[in-house]
Amino acid sequence: MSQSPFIPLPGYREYSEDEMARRAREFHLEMKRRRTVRDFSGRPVPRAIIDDCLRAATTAPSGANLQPWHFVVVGDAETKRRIRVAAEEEERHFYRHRAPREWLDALAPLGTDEHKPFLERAPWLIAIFAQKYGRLDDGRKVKHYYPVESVGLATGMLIAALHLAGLATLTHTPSPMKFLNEILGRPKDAERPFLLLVAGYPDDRAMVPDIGRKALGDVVTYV
Ligand code: IYR
Repeated sequence: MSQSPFIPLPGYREYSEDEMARRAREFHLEMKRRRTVRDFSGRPVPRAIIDDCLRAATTAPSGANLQPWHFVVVGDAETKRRIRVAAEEEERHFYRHRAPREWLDALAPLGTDEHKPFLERAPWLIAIFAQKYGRLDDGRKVKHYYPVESVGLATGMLIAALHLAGLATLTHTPSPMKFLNEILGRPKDAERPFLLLVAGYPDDRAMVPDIGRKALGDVVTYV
């Protein structure tokens, strides 16, 4: 195996401790305003904004730098409609039969149900796929490492980028999601849908559940 050439670390910036503290605090305050939204406006969002957010997402670290992700950005009304129909069918089954009582109880504060109008109304749906393996130009398979973890990292960065750009998102996981491979023409064997990220402006009258986040002391331990 040949090793890549190494170069001096490019682009790193060191800040004074004061500046570091200010930046860390500002970023927290910015991210704290992010809320998962289910009431979207139909207002269009330029594709160039989505492209830049995807560029940010694809800077995420990944197993062996194999970048085991694929993003299908859906803006076409008919494709969004097909996704909504398929997702609502799965969700109907989930809410009526498949979800155990305990799961439904956990979801109750979110007020979710089988109706997913946002899948047609929001300007963009980003279907995110995790690739178990990639293909070389000659068709040979390349095994990917930690694909799910890597795609999770890229997705987190995508959500942050969209939020920083002033857009609202919804991490939607209709389950099962195999229908996304069919509708979007992605290979079934190599790629697993990770989630469907809905992006757009929130509706003027968007409502969100009055829920909070755990305190730092409850989720962090220093040793
Ligand atoms: N996929 C369903 C149920 C659902 C599951 C979880 I975990 C959530 O955090 C929210 C919803 C739905 O989208 O309604």
